[in-house]
Amino acid sequence: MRILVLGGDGYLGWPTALHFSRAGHEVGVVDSFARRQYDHEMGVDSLVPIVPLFRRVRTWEEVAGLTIDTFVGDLTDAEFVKKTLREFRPHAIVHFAEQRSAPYSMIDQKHAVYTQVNNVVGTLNLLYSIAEVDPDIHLVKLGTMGEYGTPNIDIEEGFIEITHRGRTDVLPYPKQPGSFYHLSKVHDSANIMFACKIWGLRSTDLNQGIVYGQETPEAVLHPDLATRFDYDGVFGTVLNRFCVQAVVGHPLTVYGSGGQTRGMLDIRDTLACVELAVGAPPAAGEYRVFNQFTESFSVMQLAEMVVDAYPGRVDISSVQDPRVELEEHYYRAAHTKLLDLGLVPHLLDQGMLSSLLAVADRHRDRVDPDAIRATVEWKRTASWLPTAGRRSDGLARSSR
Ligand code: NAD
Ligand code: USQ
Repeated sequence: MRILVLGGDGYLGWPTALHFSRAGHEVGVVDSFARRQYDHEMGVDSLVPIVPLFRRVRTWEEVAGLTIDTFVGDLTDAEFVKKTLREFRPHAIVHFAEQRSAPYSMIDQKHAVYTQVNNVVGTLNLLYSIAEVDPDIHLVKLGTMGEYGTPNIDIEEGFIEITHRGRTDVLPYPKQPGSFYHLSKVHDSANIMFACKIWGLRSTDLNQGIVYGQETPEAVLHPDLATRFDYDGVFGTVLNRFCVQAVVGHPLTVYGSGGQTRGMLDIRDTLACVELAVGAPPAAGEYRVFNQFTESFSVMQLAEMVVDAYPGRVDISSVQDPRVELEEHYYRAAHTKLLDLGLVPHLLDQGMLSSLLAVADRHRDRVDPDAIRATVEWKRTASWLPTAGRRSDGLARSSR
């Protein structure tokens, strides 16, 4: 198949592109390098060094003898999107290309607006281009489990049957996202579902949980092929952060009581899930949703697992939660559709934790301790006011 990976320079997009290339598909990657710009803006860097995209692709040619086409441009540029689809003529598009950090979207109005314009307009341009160039293209879109929030009932896979005043229907599951970033995914989902309905497009919305890990079978073949690994307070996700914190002797930053429970998955399972979705496309006009995670853990459980797995001493510190979220709640989410398609999950065991800690340990000299602290608060505090407490980089200053 010809598979176009949007966001193919990112944490998940790059190893996905390698994986499809090695499996014998013709692969193209699209990226605006926005993610590399956020690093400059925040003054942070990936823990694992990453080389420029053109060098990644060249090294892949040398190592695997396979080519990957590159398209550098922004999805918010409608002409670029259409031109790229006309040129590459994909059978499937895997769409990772969004601003994906909840804290980044909550820095201030500018970052919230940027996040929603980038994500929602980019996806809308893509929908129009698919409809115009080839409505048969299967759009595999990365959504998030965070679209659902943490309701006090079981979470279903995309849709729920509701009986109301004696009548029954199957409706989109209610969405209660926890950041302007997560909201952008909700808006995307509504737009994609509508486009499938009116234009007969086919799409799979993968509501993915939090991904951990950095090594995939292809990305470990050469240091130039490595994917990024974020540990900072804005882009670092919880388990990746805890592993880095453990190896540098920083207390694990559990926000609040640590009862926040989330679906999680190994980066290798991200690749497997996307591959399963691409391999079994929906019918024309069908919009389907898969919940893409393999296990759920509370933040405190994750911290305790890291404490147990790390050979040295690790402390857990409970810091005031910078987010507005439930710290203790019910959480049970369905995730059977990818298992039904054949997913065999890599579970979070001692072996995986040790290999994650080993990645962090190998690059411990690159850790900037100042980057670890959470600097973005959800609540409007005094630091929000235009004249008080602003840092020159636009980040809200923490009150701690
Ligand atoms: P990432 O930031 O590392 O990668 C995203 C890539 O998309 C970056 O290379 C960026 O430059 C590019 N991009 C962003 N906006 C673009 C635009 N307008 N045009 C072209 N390129 C653009 O993020 P990631 O961690 O690889 O996540 C990929 C996707 O998966 C995101 O949509 C994210 O919401 C979703 N997701 C990620 C996780 C996770 O834990 N990392 C969990 C659930 C869902
Ligand atoms: N948390 C801590 N300590 C930390 C970091 C985070 O306690 O040092 C807590 C947060 O408060 C939150 C939970 O851990 O309750 C998860 O936070 P996170 O930063 O790991 O993940 P999140 O902001 O939800 O976002 C990440 C990705 C996003 C994706 C989402 C999937 O950045 O792209 O959509 O995971 S989900 O969580 O299912 O919405």
